[in-house]
Amino acid sequence: MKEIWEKVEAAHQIGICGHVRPDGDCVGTCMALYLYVKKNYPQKAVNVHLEYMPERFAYLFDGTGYQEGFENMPECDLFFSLDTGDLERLGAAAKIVEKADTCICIDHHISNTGFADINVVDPDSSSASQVLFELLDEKKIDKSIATALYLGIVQDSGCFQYDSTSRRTMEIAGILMEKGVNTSNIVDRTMKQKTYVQNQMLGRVLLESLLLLDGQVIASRITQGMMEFYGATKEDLEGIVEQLRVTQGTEVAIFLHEVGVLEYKVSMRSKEYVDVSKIASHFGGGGHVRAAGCTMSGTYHDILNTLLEWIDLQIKDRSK
Ligand SMILES: [Mn+2]
Repeated sequence: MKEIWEKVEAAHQIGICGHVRPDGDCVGTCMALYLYVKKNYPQKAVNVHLEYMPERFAYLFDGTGYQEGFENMPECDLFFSLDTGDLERLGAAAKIVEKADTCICIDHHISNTGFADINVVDPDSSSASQVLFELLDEKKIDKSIATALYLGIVQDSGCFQYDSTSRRTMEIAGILMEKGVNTSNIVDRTMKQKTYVQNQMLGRVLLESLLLLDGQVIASRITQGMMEFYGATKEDLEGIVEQLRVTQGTEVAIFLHEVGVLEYKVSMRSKEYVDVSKIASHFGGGGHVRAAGCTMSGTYHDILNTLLEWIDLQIKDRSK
């Protein structure tokens, strides 16, 4: 921990990056470290580059001086790689790492390859933001730094819902809250808020959903025609399968998104006993036990019938 701040003291040009397709934890960790170094080491040249700033997080960081894109990133002697398990995930920023004297990695991915000179990786941590918090001097954290850390923690812990949430995660959240973070606003605007189009798509999917296998499965779909009608992009479909999943009494939720002629992207979620990753991998996809996906060909009803057979087998196996 001390070593990291000695490196910062000795550095002239400090660069901070996270992984490509940045999520809330990536943005939060990068921005927190950037604001912390700027505030507490004002004589140092530091910049943070994100591949891009996702729109729903941008309002939190107006005027802080972050840069979008890796192309015009200057060379630096000290490079921080945050929330990133391997060099490949740094995208175009990887070439800056090669030229830096020291690379420090702060991460929580169990798959982390240990590619940096100094690796601070805690796979039991809810988020990279939590790992970073443990390296900072609590007294030197102001409201803007706390806000960035809080964003990372709520986003990667599913708002304190996933198994990675520990007593310590909650304690840190409390400390950040006392720094003045507007916690309810962050959850509202970065997690719950939907655009009008997103709500329309969600409504349509719920209206047309089917309960199958005696109510143990709920399924629905979006066609290319519907996407065009609402002017929707695939980002507008985020969260739909989760809404299907919370339907009372169901074990599995299936959501099909038509991506070509007789071709669907399949998303599946389960609650307690069906292993959807087993089914998805059979069809060339993958994922986790409770959340998985694949691409399948056929009509909506043919694909559903095929998936139902697989699900039914698992349900029957269980009752044996
Ligand atoms: Mn993360």
